[in-house]
Amino acid sequence: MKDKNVLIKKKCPYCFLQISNEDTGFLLKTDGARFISPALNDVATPKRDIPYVQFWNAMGIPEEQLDAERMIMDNRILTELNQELSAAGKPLAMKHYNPDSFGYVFSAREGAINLYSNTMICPHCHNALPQNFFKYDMLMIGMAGSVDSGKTVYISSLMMDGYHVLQRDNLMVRNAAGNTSDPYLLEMEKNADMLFRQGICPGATSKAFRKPVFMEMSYRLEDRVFPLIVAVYDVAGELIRENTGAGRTGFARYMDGFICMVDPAQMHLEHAVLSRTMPDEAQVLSKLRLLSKEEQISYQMMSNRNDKQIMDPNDFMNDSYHHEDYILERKAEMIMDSLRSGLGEALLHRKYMALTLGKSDKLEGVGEIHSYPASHLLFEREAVSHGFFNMDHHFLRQDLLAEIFDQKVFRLRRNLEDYKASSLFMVSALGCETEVIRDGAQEVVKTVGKVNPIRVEEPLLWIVMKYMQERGWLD
Ligand SMILES: Nc1nc2c(ncn2[C@@H]2O[C@H](COP(=O)(O)OP(=O)(O)OP(=O)(O)O)[C@@H](O)[C@H]2O)c(=O)[nH]1
Ligand SMILES: [Mg+2]
Ligand SMILES: [Zn+2]
Repeated sequence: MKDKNVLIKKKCPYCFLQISNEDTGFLLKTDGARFISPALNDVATPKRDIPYVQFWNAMGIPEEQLDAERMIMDNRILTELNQELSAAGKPLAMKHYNPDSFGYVFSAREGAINLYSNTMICPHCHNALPQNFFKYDMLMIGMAGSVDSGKTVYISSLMMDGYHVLQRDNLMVRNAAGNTSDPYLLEMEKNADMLFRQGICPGATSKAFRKPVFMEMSYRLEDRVFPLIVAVYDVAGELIRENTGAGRTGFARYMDGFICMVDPAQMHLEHAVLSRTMPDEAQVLSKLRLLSKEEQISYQMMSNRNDKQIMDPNDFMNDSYHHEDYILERKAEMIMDSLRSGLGEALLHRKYMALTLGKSDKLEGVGEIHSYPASHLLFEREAVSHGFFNMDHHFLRQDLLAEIFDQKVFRLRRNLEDYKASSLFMVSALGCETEVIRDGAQEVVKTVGKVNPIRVEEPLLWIVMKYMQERGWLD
């Protein structure tokens, strides 16, 4: 079987349509190389990539925010290119099967200049597929959580210092992005770097579907190695609540699991420390207004297209709408309800739920939490060097967290019973307090001291572990 082309079909991690390795196109990078052949020069000239622009417009990202000028090769362009090359008596451009990755690479040669690409793109939406996409299984994890609950900071914290918090003796994690110069990926990497080096938190996420972060994980168990691709989707809180099932956020139905972030601000605590350190209402309201004009328009188009007029365009920037939203969107229970109503029980039965109290550093000094027995386990920082996490402590924390959730957040039973499996976590992506500082005209949130996460990786690794267990990899 060696070197023989194998046809593999999978779902695109962006548009979720079925694609095969034979249908994929390529994203080309030429570094400005020019060719004698006009047909090759045409291919090597960036053009407005219409399927890509249309996909992201529908997802709420306007063209100005996209790398819309791209060089694309697909099966149709390849056929046309080769007709011209062959008419001119030049060597043909080729798609080669790569038995190592079950993918293809593109190459065209003119004299000493080689036009080459191994960045495969989806033939429908033209987004870059992650490395080894056709070779490894992919686990898709959605960040669910209300506005400002810490989803984006969570992902940045995982990515810091080369996925440092996820690395173990027997677990290796690396970036698996197909296009390493993707502007959104670069932005995420910059966010993670700013957080790691300077403690600066990323800004609020716009109301739009974003590209997932792809990582390749290889877990070693004795002499066997289990590789997989993990895609983490960060979506603004409002989107999950507004329409879980359809349109832009239809993504929720394809996820294998969710990390639902609960902000301690939603807890029923009597302690005054919290309310003082919580972002005030005005701050959250101003975040909700961060949409650009284009985002508002495409957002509006999207809701019209779904025949679900979510709100009247005139009300769109109306304060009262945002005011009610503020109350609702701070509640993790709303997110859980939306997931259930959007996906339906049958689908929920196939998903994992890591229900996670985030920003746990804010609870570190709170007496009400310390009155629970063994509460020190909640703030334990010690990381393991082998395996996923400290299982004994993890199980001890389950009962404790169940009690805390029941008493201080919401009744758990009803919210979790429909999932395939669920587990409770309490983590901090920052592990320290924050302060708001002025940076020129901008306000930025900065940590007080160096970022020192509290077991931030556990919810993610728990889903990875369940996924592997389900496949019998850990037996
Ligand atoms: N103390 C503390 N604050 C945190 C932590 N994680 C996030 N925050 C704060 O919460 C704010 C919001 O975090 P984000 O990650 O932007 O929240 P989000 O859920 O992505 O919000 P949207 O994108 O607006 O839906 C940050 O600016 C931080 O101030 C944490 O671990 N500890
Ligand atoms: Mg965000
Ligand atoms: Zn696609």
